[in-house]
Amino acid sequence: MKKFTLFALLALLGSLQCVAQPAVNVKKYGAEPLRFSSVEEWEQVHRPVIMNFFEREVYGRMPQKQVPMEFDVISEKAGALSGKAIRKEVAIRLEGMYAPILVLMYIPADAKGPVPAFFGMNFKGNHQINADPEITISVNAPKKEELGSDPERGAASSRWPLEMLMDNGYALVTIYRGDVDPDFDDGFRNGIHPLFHGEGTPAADEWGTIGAWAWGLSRVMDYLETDSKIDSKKVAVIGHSRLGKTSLWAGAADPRFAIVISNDSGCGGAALSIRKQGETVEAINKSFPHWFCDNYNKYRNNEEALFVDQQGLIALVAPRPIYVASAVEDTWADPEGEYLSAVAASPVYELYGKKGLTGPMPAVDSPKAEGDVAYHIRKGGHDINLYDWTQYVKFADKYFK
Ligand code: GTR
Repeated sequence: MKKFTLFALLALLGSLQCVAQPAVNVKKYGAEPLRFSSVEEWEQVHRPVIMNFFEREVYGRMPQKQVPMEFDVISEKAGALSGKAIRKEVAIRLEGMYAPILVLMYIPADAKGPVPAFFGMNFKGNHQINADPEITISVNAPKKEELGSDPERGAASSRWPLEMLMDNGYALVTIYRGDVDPDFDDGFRNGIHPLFHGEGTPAADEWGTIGAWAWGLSRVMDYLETDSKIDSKKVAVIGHSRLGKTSLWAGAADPRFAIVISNDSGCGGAALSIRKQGETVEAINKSFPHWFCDNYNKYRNNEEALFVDQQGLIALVAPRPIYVASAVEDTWADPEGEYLSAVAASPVYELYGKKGLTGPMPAVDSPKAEGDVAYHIRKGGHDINLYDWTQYVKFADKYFK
């Protein structure tokens, strides 16, 4: 009798579970346009499945564990950039981490209240974004011995048009990628991974370096939410190339980023993988085995097996505005694949009444940016320059001004 009751109970639970299952069949999406019938269907059925796919098969899951952290304002100076800006530096100290994440901020001097901000990681250290001699050089930044010369202040300043941003009323916030995780395959011995894995390594479905960088961007967002000079509801996350892959993943995972910008992010970023144009899943995992989770290796020379292509990543940002940009000579990043991916994600934006991208690729230097999914391809090569930033500022003005 007892046995029967237990069996009946289990059967009942089983049938309840069936009822609770989503009514819609979740098929494999491949590189197709993501067309669903309603926001509810997208948010309740497809979005969670696609998110789960990127978490477990591409970038790896970020940890749930919280690490105690402190924010320490280490400098604040008016009169930077010939009087246009306040320069502020904040150390984010994560418990157990050997060095802080140094946040560098330039805030328009004439701001009357909290300002919107562009926030992105830099490649070689905060001191490279401007020749300002007072920017703190991170202990993690490349050293004189490695460079053969003194760490060059302002070497990347063409990528960071600070004056233009100040003139347009935007703050610029940046951190050095190596303060979160150094960009080489060190078996995850450095950077933030040991705070979560100790002597061990992430499992096959856990985060690599791009996941760690994205996590770091969210910790800076935690700080920005406490800074009265920044309007934290108006932060555009931006990144170039590998850091564009990172801004996309950060934007997908953290809804606090109000606009997401991918500049020349290519394979593992905005570009569709199935096209195998330029960098492939095989090539990227071979050159950068630490960027993605181990599961991503399943798709080397096997892109057809991807449950959803990179248009799924763009769709995860919806309905927040997104800008994807390419450069005509940057064939390694597959500009057409970046455009087609944004087009294939657009039906999800349209579910929310937003304007997506349709039609053929725009001509060089003719942005298609009137909608909420924007795109341009500019002349020149793999870089982020004033032309790109000018488009991003115009785009952000639509939402933030
Ligand atoms: C390349 C890599 C690209 C891109 C680029 C960069 O070597 O193949 O995926 O990330 O580096 O970050 O500049």
